[in-house]
Amino acid sequence: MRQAGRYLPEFRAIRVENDFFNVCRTPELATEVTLQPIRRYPELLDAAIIFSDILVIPQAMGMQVEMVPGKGPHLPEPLREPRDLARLTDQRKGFSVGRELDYVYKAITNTRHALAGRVPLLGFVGAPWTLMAYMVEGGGSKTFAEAKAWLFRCPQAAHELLRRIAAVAAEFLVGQVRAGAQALQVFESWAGELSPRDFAEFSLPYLRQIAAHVKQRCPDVPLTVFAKGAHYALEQLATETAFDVISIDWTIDPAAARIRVDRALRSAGSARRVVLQGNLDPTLLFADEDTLRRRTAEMCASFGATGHIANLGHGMMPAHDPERLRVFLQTVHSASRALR
Ligand code: 1CP
Repeated sequence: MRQAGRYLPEFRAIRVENDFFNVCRTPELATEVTLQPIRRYPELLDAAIIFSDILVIPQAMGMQVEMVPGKGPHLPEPLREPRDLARLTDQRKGFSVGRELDYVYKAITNTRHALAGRVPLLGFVGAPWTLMAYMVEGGGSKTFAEAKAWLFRCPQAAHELLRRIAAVAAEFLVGQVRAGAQALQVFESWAGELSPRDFAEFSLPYLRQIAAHVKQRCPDVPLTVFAKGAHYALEQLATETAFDVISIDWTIDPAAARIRVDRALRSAGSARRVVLQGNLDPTLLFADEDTLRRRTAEMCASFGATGHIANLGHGMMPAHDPERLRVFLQTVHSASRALR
């Protein structure tokens, strides 16, 4: 449930007093907000995700990132041309992912202890293309014109940047496992801005690089990829990367996704098992309870009984009613009992 805290009054109360990144950097606060949904929905949530943000990587690489209340991330000095890459600190002598992001590791370890085995703890990173988009745009964007123009105008510099982000992200994921994360997720939130051809050139190789690095060092840690909007790449994600779980958004029918993934694995002669995750349209939480129950049960049935991780196709929205989330969670449990 990405950016989940925003719909909870208990999260907002903490944010009134604390800057966003201050919460990330203070293990006690990060643990507290990670636990809030677990406390509010005991027995209903099957995992917690560490409180942090995908933009801690650009920060670690030397960029300033502010979280503007009500607006989202703002990077006041974006990368505008290839020579700006020299401002990034990841290739300077003495740079260490562990030192820069140690506060995330501390938050993870602290949260693992506080969870005391109730549910597993997920770590995460943003994927290279999505992070590059923020680093070049200076924040969120409707068109990603600046970032995409960079891909097409200076592909070599783009590849250098993507490769460097991927190296930091992969090392950061391994560090999160050492700190106590029990499963990992990679968010390629703006994959859908790319054409299939450009996804294959500018996103997929770096997702592959990250998955290979992590799987080599932590083979038993489940690894999930969420390439939002990139259902055209389902087959490639299943057969050409080492991700265990593919998360899909609500623009693809779960049953169709299952068939495509299984068919791709079969024709590649692969014995790999790929789990699907997703994919209810989060705005269904604004529907009346009966509609929400019906549509959630339909979603579970569409994934089938083959091992499915239920979540929302994107994440929680600030205007969501926490009680509607409870209805969603209860319905997932009853629907999956019925499927079994
Ligand atoms: O729910 C949680 O608290 C878990 C921690 C978490 C995660 C996994 C946060 C906290 N953010 C994220 C991921 C994240 N951050 C993504 C991937 C989302 C996905 O694809 O599902 C993205 C794109 C971001 C960047 C970001 N951070 C945005 C999006 C802005 C845009 O460009 O549209 C925003 C609004 C944030 C702020 C943020 N991150 C997290 C929270 C709780 C918040 C709200 C901050 C606040 O106002 O207090």
